[in-house]
Amino acid sequence: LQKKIFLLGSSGSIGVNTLKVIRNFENKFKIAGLSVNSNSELLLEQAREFHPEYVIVGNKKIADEIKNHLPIKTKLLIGQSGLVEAAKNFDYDIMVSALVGFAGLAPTIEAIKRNKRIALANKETLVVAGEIINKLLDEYKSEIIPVDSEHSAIFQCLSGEENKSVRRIILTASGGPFFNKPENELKNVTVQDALNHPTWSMGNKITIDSATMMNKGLEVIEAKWLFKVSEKKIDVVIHPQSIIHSMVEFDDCSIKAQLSTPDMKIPIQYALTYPERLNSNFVETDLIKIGQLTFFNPNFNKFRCLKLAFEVIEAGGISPCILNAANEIAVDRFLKNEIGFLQIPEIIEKALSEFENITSPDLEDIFECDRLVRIFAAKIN
Ligand code: MN3
Repeated sequence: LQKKIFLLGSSGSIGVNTLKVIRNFENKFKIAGLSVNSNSELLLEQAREFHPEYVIVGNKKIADEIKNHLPIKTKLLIGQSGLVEAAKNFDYDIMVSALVGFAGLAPTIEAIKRNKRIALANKETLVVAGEIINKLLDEYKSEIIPVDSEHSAIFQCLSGEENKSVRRIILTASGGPFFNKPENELKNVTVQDALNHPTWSMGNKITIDSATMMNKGLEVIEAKWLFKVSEKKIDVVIHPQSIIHSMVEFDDCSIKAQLSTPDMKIPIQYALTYPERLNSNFVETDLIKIGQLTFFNPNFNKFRCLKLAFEVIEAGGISPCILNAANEIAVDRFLKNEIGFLQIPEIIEKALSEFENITSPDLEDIFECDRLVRIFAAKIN
């Protein structure tokens, strides 16, 4: 029996790679639904190939453009409400949540309530609402299998282990394009410089997050909730080759690592097929060619976003939501050349001091906080 996949964010890097995995296992998986924000051309191409039962696009204008070009039986929905409606009521077995940013939260919650497997690539969902998501997962007995390469690695290292014997989680980071750049040169880096990632090819938002190292900060928060460990047990280590995707050290001093040539199709496939491992040949990992694996400490002064992320984990409450919303807006403004690279952490800091923390926020608080911080971060300099 084929498993039906609802792929949110099908035109992005994770989305496109998910479809490559599905093409490789056509007898195992079938696309039930696809969503894009604005890339209607790619969506039409994908819809003609995979014949989804439903698609969701970002707004009405795009819906009007494509409605006469979709396969006849494909339903067309619009916007955040369309995503939620499909997640809530339409047919699928696995949700692949590869949306960018806060938008991933609401549909993911609907999938949890229906006891669907969630292959989660959208880290912001856990960043802003980790505590609530964990409660819902317990309540509805649902499971999240991480797609983020680091978290897939940790998940694999923890397989067959007991949570209480974890001494620390070692999250690896490539270091991004500015790992070797002197701190005083960061002020003037351009959007092009920041988009030039050394090891991974990804969307713009996450690539800028890698350049500021906010991506790693978000991943620490994501790991805390996914694996239910204190942030004090999570270390970040720079590993420029990106061959070790992350590690877990146990109480007996033993460390497990998961390695491969970097390719997102590997963690995507694992999240879809877990606990099975299916035969595929997306990459070769030639350790002789790789030659050496190196490790460095992260520089928290140079990469203030990483430091801010650790600070908001400690503060808890709604502060990760403040950090995330301010970051999404600041990154967007940097991409539009409205602000400089070092203004990204500045805007986040200003938002964190402007908005008061709320302990144990509910979902309503989180949606409201996200909305207000966005308005604030869009205006200040
Ligand atoms: Mn990652």
